[in-house]
Amino acid sequence: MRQTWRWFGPADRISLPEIRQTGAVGIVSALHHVMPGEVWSVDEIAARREMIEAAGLTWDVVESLPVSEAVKTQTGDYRAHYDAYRESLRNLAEAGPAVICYNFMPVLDWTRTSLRHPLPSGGTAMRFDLVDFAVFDLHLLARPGAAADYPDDLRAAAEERLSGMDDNARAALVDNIVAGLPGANDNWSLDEVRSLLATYDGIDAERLRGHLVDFLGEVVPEAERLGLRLCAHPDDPPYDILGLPRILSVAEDYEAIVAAVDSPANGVTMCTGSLGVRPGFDPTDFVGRLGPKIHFAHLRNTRRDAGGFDGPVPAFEESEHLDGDTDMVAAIRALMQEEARRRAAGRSDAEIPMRPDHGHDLLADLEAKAQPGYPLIGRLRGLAELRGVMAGLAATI
Ligand code: DNO
Repeated sequence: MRQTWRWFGPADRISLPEIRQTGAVGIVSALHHVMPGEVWSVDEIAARREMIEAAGLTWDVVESLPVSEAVKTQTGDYRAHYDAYRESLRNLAEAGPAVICYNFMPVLDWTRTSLRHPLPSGGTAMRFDLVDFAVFDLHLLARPGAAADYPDDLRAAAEERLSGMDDNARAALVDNIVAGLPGANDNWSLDEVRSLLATYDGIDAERLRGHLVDFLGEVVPEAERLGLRLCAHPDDPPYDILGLPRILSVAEDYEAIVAAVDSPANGVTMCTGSLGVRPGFDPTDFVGRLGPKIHFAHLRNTRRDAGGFDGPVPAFEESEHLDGDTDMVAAIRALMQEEARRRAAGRSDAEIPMRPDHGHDLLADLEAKAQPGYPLIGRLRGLAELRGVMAGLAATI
């Protein structure tokens, strides 16, 4: 697998020369300052690529070319946004990488309730705690109708937790959920979240899936013509939240969308961290079903809390890359076997780019205040462990 590293661009607190020292050879990057629905210009794409290549690295994946809320809800300017997306794809084909990641999560991209939860070893990890999320949804966002989404015992626990939180703790929870995470185009205020939620009135999972298929019908033929490979990132967490449908949470969801628009350009980002939050996730089965369509892999692990409430989303913590609910060795083996099948079939995209997704804040990361989830040393450790697994498996594939 091609070892890559996510770099948020010149504003990233981690530099390209530092990334080079991790042993990663490729970069995953995006023009985060260009808003969803706007065009990525050739000049900006070329400038980003030059920066990356000047550091002795290659730009392998765009993550993400974001899909606007207008496209997801099919409101406002959404048709103009299809045109803009196609134009960005043409510009990427001219000056950027061939693999383009996106997601189709309504309103909020990836979501955590705690960004720096202390670990017994001294580092910190990201967490999603359903009680905290219910505090946010029921009391801070105060979403109409939210109570119906949570069982009685969970609502009671949320009320109790809320009573122990001062204003700072409440503000921090809101920030973590709606404004705290890097790489997501969803730095909303609470009022913006409320009005965005209203735009999903009447949009259930089936309708949202229809909008995704319409979007793919509009952009995949152009991507295929240009030799690009789109790859949808799974929902994180992989459950409905805030009363909104999420439609890319399990392997069957992916099977439906790759079948709906059949093209080598319509593919999948296999994120073991997002998918692995569901107890049924089996990485070998996932690769067995979708292998030829996997254009990009995020390798990361999570551990569900034994004591979590029964609710829409269980509590989970981001664990060490090799030590969580997902069998990472099996995941890597399955992906390497898929690469071998592609090589045998003569596919030019046999090598699948992977990145060590997220990492604990460790050692100097704690002082460096890296972007949540994206510290230097924590990810360096993850990459080194994953690389060791790949080296160990190579002779057995
Ligand atoms: C979190 C990331 C997500 C991902 C987007 C893809 O760390 O995996 O922000 O980049 O959802 O569109």
